[in-house]
Amino acid sequence: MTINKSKYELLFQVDSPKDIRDFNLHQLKQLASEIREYLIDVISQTGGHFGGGLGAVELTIALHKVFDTPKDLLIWDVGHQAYPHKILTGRRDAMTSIRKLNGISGFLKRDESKYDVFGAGHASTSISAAVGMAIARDHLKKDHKVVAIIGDGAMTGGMAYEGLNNAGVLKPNLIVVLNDNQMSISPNVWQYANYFNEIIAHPEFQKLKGAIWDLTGKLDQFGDGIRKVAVRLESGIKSIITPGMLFEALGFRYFGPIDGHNLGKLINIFEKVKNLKGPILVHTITEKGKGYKPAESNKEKFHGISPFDKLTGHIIKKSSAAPKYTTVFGNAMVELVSKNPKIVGITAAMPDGTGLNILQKEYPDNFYDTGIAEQHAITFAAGLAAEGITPVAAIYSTFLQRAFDQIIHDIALQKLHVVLALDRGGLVGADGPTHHGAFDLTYLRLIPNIVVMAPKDESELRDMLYTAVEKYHDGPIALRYPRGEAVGVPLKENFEEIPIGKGEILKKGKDVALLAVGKMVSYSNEAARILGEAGIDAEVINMRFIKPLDKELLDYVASKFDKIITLEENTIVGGFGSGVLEYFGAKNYKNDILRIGLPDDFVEQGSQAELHALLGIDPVGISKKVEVFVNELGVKEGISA
Ligand SMILES: Cc1ncc(C[n+]2csc(CCOP(=O)(O)OP(=O)(O)O)c2C)c(N)n1
Repeated sequence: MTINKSKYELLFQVDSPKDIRDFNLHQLKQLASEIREYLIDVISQTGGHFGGGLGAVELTIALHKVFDTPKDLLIWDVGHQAYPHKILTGRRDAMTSIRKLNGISGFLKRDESKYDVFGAGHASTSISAAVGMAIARDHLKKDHKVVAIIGDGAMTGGMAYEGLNNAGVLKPNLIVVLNDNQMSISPNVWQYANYFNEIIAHPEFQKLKGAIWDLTGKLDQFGDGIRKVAVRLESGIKSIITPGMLFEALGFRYFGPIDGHNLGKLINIFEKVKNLKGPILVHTITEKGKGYKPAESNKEKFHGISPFDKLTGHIIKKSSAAPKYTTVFGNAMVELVSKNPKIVGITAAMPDGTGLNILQKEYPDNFYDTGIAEQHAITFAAGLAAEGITPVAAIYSTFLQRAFDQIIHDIALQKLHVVLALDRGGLVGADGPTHHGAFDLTYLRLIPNIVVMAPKDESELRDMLYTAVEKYHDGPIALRYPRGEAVGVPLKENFEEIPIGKGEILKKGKDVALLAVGKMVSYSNEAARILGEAGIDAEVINMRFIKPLDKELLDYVASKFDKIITLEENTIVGGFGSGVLEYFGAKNYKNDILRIGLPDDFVEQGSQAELHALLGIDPVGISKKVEVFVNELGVKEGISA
């Protein structure tokens, strides 16, 4: 990677936040522009999350300047806006390895740095964590500050309000910085923002802002001497008009809105609030992508980006033969809705990521974005289903973990027909352990009356989606598919129903059976070819359904083969292979079974191909495991991952 260090005057003198604490405002401003330049230099070559970090440069500098980090605790929400924080906290040079195998994480990680005081990746956790850390501080009679930094997107998550509410009740000394750039990944769906903007634009507010708000010290200046009077005035006007009303009602003192790119003002406000008692909310307004024109004008594209040409902002494209699963899903939704207007698509703040943006464009009335609110999205879907709509909730596997109880309590128990489309099932690659879809087959399979299926390719994905929406099923019906490019098979003109609970034999063999689901089917085909060269004739079966299992097919396999291998891109614990074992156990079948899947551990980051190879679950790795199993081990119920 080429980084021209000589053009940076200050950045390479900063190895920890201590190094900036004596900088004057002029130097801090220069540092801000150097951090931006560096982010553009590095991320244009590595790819990664980009717009959020560009928008948070001044905020990050001001926080590390004013607070005594790492003694004072900065708790970042989600983490992708924390790249400037990484740069300032000793990871400047390591930024070139961000999101790569053995490199630094794209999110916060406690074991990566003492400045990452709380891990992140999933949204809306920072306030709850901060409340816990502030209460722990008080319990242990320590005296440091606790600061949570949360975006307006993450503020759409219900957990943020649970945290605010609890802070309002417990009243620890705690600062929440709301970094409001009016964007989630896509334009934010935060009703409060509308209310807030209305108030800010209101002529009465503008008058009051001059007359009273400055006086109370709530805006740019502080007048401590007149605070007592001001507080009375403040509560008098609070009922009339105030942008922070929501937070005030929850027990916070609200300061803002502050220009989040004005370093002087940010430092000033943090200096003033850092010793105040009780929960404080500082509301900063920032611009996502700030300082890099292409990112300012296309905020969605530059939220997270692959390597790009920094002069033009154009992505450096790798050509690919196959479409993405996500795109095939989005297009299939449009076709299905065109035939059945009772079908609707639901996303929790990921219209582009799930492909539902295609539906949004074609059928806006059949599309809903709930914000980062997976739990609500699922119960919202249940409500729709209860009244005769067929909802398809498209949520990444990792984020659906949030809505486990809603699937059980609101959908399955009430036998409601809700389709769950789990994108990014399996290893996702560079986002790493917070984002791998490693657990869904397990957490779904245990739910009574659910159907769980995984397509072997994009054509089967279409048929499974069709089956899921059109075949009425008393309960949730889930389909999970991987991140990234599909197999590249031709797509049929029409949809075909897939009989529930029926697998298919793809290749007959006589030595050993490979029972695979999802992505592992194409890998098994390839592994069987490699095994053939080694003289092992493997039968390949696409099981399609994790629940209900195809019992007839399992009986056949049990009677034909001594050695059977199950393959899934899911934790080895409690997934598809476990289901097969349970069935064999119940039937008292004595075959030797080897389960291949993800380890009972958190898998680190790296490209999908690197991780598959490392774990031995790519075709070569699979064929090696099978060969050992067939020729030597013969272990009953062997586990491999
Ligand atoms: C529970 C959960 N759902 C969805 C996501 C995907 N996601 C990552 S960032 C993001 C938007 C966050 O917006 P905001 O908090 O405003 O931060 P910004 O990028 O604007 O700085 C979303 C939806 C997530 N990380 N966690």
